[in-house]
This record gives sequence, structure tokens and C-alpha cells, in this order.
Amino acid sequence: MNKTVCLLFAALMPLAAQAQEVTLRLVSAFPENQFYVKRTLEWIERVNKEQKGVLQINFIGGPKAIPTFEVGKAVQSGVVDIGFSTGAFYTNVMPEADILKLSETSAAEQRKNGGYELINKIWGEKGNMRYLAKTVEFTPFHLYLNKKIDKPDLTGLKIRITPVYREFFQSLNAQVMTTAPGEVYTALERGVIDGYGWPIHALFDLNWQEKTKYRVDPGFYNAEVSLIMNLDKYKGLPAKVREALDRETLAYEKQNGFWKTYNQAETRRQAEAGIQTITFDAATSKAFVAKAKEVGWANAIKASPQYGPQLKKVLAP
Ligand code: 173
Repeated sequence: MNKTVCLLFAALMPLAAQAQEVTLRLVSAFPENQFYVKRTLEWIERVNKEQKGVLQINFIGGPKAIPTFEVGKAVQSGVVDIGFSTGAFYTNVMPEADILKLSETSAAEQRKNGGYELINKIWGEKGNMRYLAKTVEFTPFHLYLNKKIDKPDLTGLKIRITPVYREFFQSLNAQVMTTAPGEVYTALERGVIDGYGWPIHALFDLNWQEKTKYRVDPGFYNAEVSLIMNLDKYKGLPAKVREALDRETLAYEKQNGFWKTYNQAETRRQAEAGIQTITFDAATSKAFVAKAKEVGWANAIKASPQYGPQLKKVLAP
């Protein structure tokens, strides 16, 4: 190479590197000020630092950008590249999405037992999505109430739900009302609901402790929150970018042990905030959890006769 060509080459190199950098647009189905999103924003910051020149993630916003229950559709159609959501929020894409709450195996185990492949087969086929990684697990859901009960009977009570809790709370005779997390505070404040379903953690960012008297123990199911991506976009990424994305999302998933200690701290924090626990005797507690599971799987298999039984083998063998 002569000197001129050499110089030209050197001048063009940064341009070539820049042209390779891919920016992906991410939207959250959870409110922007909520703890899950704060944690995801920290992850994005780390990715953008580590993957400079390769991959950048652009956080578009929360439900103000795209409503909670529309994020799945937006990922499916490619309006956004990546969604941060939970299966219950995109049952309008496929009923299978809500089945992940029934996981008894961990995300790490599902990567080994064929679960991750099966999830991706279904998510690809029915949702045009890539299931990148699970970012919340090891976390039970609970029923929170403002009226006291002495047995698992919700007759006469109006409970805020998402698909996670629908059939279970209905089986306890509750009157149910679906809302996005962003509308729960106002519903509590106005007395429109007597309680709500939610995980053991992360209600403080939304200030629900101000309007919550009781938590019913034990919890049930296993909260699942994940990063999902438009499949065409994922497949179209240059190999180097896709590998970087896979690595970074897996690294996020590998931090899920965090929730075990966080949940203990959050349980204490709820007690300190004055939330009292409602408990049942041992046999009733056992029956409560068993009923949740039974109702959950019965509904899963009814909603997806094709994939429900296959999912059961890897999620709850
Ligand atoms: O209650 C909900 O909004 C819900 O379905 C959910 C699911 C996973 C994590 C947090 C909330």
C-alpha cells in the first residue's frame, strides 16, 4: 500500500466501525420509576459502556411511550426492538406468555433442560419474538388487602388483577378488575378496589405501602420479568452484535440470585411500613398454594393444549 492509500484507509476506519454499531430501542411495560426499571437502566448503562462501537441500547420510556398491555404487540410488529415486560402483560400476543409464572425450575435450569429452547420456539412461532433473558425470578406473588379475611374466601371483595391472578382469585370468589401497575395507586386511593395481586417486592417505588393494610401469606407462583425482542430484528443483527447482546442479557439473568436476599429485605420493609400479615393454619396454607398451582396449570393447558403440557415438563417437572 502506498502512503496515500494508507492514510485514506486510516481515515475511513472509524467510519466503518461506526457503521457497524447497532442501536436497539427498548420500551418498558413497567412504570419508569419502578424498581425493575431502575435496575434495567443500570444494566443498559453498563451495556452501552462495554459495547461502545458494537451495540447501544436506547431506552425510549415506560407506559407513557407504549401502554403496558401493548408492549408485547409493539415487539411482535417491530415498532420497538426490545420490550421489558412480563408474560401476563402480553397474553394478547399468545396465551403461553402467562404460563411462565408457573416455573418451579430456574432460568439457569431451563437453559439446560430444553426449556429455554422450547420458550424460544413458542415465542418465535406465535409472537415473532426472541426471549432474550429472564431478569426477575425466585419471587412469589401475594394477595394484598385492605379488608381483613380469616379464610381464603374473597367473596364480596374487588381485587385488582392481571392475567397472573385471574383464575386463582376467581376460584376464591373475588370480583376482579384488570389494571396496569400504573393505575393501582389511584384505584386504592379511591377505594375502587379492596386489594391487589403483586410480588413480595417492589411496591415502595409506587407508594402502595401508603394504601395497603394487609399482605396474605403464603405467596404463590414465581414472578417472571424478561427482555423480549422482535425476532426479525434479532435474526438480522450482525453476528458480532447478536453475540454481544446474548452475552449481556445472559449476564443480567445470572444476577437473579439477587432477588432472594432482596425479597427478605422487602418483607421486613413491609412490616416496618405497617403492613400486617394475614396467615392461615398450616393445612389451609398448603391448600391455598396447591389450589393456585392446580388452577394455574388447568388454565394453562386449556389456553394452550398444544404447548401447555410441553411447558409443564420443563417448568414444573
Ligand atoms: O401484578 C402485575 O402487574 C403482574 O402481573 C406482575 C408480573 C410480574 C412482576 C410484577 C408484576
